[in-house]
Amino acid sequence: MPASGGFASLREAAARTRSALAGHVSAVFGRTELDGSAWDNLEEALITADVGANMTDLLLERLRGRQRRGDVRTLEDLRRALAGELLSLLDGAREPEAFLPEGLTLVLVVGFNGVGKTTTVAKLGRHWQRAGRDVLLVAGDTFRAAGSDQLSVWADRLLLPCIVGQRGGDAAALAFDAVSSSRARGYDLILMDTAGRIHTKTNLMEELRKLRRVAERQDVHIRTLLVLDATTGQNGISQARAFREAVGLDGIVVTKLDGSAKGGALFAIASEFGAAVRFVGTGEGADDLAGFDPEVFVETILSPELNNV
Ligand SMILES: Nc1nc2c(ncn2[C@@H]2O[C@H](COP(=O)(O)OP(=O)(O)O)[C@@H](O)[C@H]2O)c(=O)[nH]1
Ligand SMILES: [Mg+2]
Repeated sequence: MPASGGFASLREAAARTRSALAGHVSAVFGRTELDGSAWDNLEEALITADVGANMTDLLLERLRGRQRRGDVRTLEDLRRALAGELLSLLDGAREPEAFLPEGLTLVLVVGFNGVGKTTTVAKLGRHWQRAGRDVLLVAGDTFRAAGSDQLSVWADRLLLPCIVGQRGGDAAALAFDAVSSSRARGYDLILMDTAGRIHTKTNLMEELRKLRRVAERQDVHIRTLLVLDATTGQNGISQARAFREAVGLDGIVVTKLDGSAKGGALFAIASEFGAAVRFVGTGEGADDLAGFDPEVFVETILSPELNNV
C-alpha cells in the first residue's frame, strides 16, 4: 500500500464521514462569534456523528475548562482545541503495523456477520503481500458456503494462496492445518476469516475461544483483529467488548468509513480500546484499505474548507 494512496483514501473516507459532522460543524465554525448557541451546535454535531453521549460530555467539559482558563476565546481557538482533544483520544493509534510480529503469525479476523470480514481479509492479504510477507488466506467461515467461495474468489483474483474449510467443519481444526501447511510451504502470515454466526447451539464466542485455544498449542504468534462496521456507530463498542473478552483484541479495523455518517463512534472506540484502531476500510475494492492516521482523520473532519461542501 503506497503511503500517499492510503492517506488519500483515508482523506476521502474521512471527508465523507465528515458529511455528518459537516453541516453542523460548519454551522458552529462558520459563525462570527463564540456564543452559547455555538456550544449547543457543537454538542449537537458531535451527537449526530455518533461520538456518543458520554464522550461528547467529556469533550465539552474539557473544552469548557479550556475556555475558563482563557485558552479558548474565539471560534478558531475552539476548533483548534477540539482538534487537540479529538487527537488525544486517538493517540496511540499511530503505528498500524506495530502489533504484527515477524515470524509465523496467525491473524484471526473476527466480527459479526456483514461487517466486512471476508473483504478485509482479502485487502489485508494484498497489503501484507506487497509489504513482503508470505501470506496464506484461510476461509474459516464455515457457516456459509458463500463465505468460503467469496474468499477463494478474492484469492484467485489477488493471486494469493487460500485454504478452504468444509461447510460446517471445525474452524479450530482448519487453523491447525493452516499452521502445519504454512510450516511446510514457507508461509509466514496466515490471515484467517472466521464466522460471524455458527450452526450449532454453542455460541459464537465459545467457538472463537476454542479456536484460539487450539491455535495456541502450536508454536505460532496469534493476533486477533476485530472488524467493526462504522455505520453501526455506538454498537461497535459493545461488539468490541464481547470479542475482547472472548479472544482478546490486538487491533480493530473499521470498515465502511466511506459510507458512514457515524464515523464519530471511532473516537469512543479508540478511547476505550486504546491503540486499537489499525486500519480503515474505505470501499469495496481490494485497495480500499488505509492505515489509520489520527492526524489526517481529525484534520479532515474539522477542516473548514471541506465543511463548506
Ligand atoms: N462501502 C464499503 N463496503 C464494504 C467495505 N468493506 C466491506 N464492504 C461490503 O460489505 C459487505 C459485507 O462484506 P463481507 O466481507 O462479506 O462481510 P462479512 O460477513 O463480515 O464477511 C460486502 O458487500 C462488502 O463489499 C468498506 O470498507 N466499504
Ligand atoms: Mg464473510
